Amino acid sequence: MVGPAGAIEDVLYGGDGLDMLYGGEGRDSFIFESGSAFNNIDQIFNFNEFERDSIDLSDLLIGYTLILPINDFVQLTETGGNTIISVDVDGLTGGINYVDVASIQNTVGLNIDNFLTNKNIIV
Ligand SMILES: [Ca+2]
Ligand SMILES: [Ca+2]
Ligand SMILES: [Ca+2]
Repeated sequence: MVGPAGAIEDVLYGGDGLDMLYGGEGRDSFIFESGSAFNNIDQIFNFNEFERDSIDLSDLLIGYTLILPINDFVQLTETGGNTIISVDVDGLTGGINYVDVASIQNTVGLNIDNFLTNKNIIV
């Protein structure tokens, strides 16, 4: 199904427990919320940056502004052909303490700066 330009066609919430979140055709939004994001490492399938799929971490981050380095808050780590998204909710404040939030399955070669520029992550 093709929606209007720029429309978010599917909204998928991480929520409690270990979830497997499947993107579809068109633009999907994967949303992680502070109350549940750190309980499990949810698995994201069919992520397509060129369809402007996005991962919304804005509820998790404390004190992030666009003038700060995104790398102090969000890291992407490749392992086993997947990309793990880790978040340090308060950046350098309180030391460096990343916690894994989600795994983008079967996807590598992602670039955090491009992600930010292209709004594939929402922070
Ligand atoms: Ca979950
Ligand atoms: Ca999609
Ligand atoms: Ca910190």
